[in-house]
Amino acid sequence: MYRLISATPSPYARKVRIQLAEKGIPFELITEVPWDSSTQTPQYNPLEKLPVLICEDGSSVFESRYINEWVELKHPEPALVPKDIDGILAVKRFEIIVDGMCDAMVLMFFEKAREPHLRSPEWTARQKRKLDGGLRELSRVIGAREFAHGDVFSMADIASGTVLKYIDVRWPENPWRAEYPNLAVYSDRLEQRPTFTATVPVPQIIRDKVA
Ligand SMILES: N[C@@H](CCC(=O)N[C@@H](CS)C(=O)NCC(=O)O)C(=O)O
Repeated sequence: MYRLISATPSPYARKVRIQLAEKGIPFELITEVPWDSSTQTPQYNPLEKLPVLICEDGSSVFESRYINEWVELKHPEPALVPKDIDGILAVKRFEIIVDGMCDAMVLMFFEKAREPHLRSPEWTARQKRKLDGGLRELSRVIGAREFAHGDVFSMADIASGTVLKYIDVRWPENPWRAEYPNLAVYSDRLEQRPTFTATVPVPQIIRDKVA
């Protein structure tokens, strides 16, 4: 059976958890705090980041987008990526936007963790622009449709749904719901799927000094 190193707030890990569950692939969930020295993540990923998918033979797959692609290739059914080239590229585009938004939020989170006099408002503003730009683009492309790409659930929804809920957890005061009511409707609908309700992000306590 697969094992997945995951963290409860991680949007990157949540994408993989949802994908595995949607495909009905059993796995053992290993919950860790990747920022603490107690994590076993470095044993499986030289970049020391989770999620990490550990195979039965002990080999590991890391980097969430690569894990998603790996799982899709190894377990094609039910398909979560379209078969046509334009569809594949369109879904990948969603994944890229979402990962960029998540990266910007992680950077802002640790900037906020610094002593107030060490924080850089310019750096934070730069990251916030990336988050805002991503939201604007998701809102534009998804519009009032049920699914992000085409008329079926796909990796584009797993990615988009994951980043929207992550904003609620990491940054509850962010006004994205008021600014993009279409995305709020889209997110609330997705969050009703069993694979989403089973993986609602929860903040963790980080004990080590990170920033
Ligand atoms: N691009 C990576 C990002 C993963 C990532 O940043 N994971 C965080 C947890 S949410 C982590 O493990 N950080 C530890 C570190 O960067 O040292 C992916 O998509 O897997």
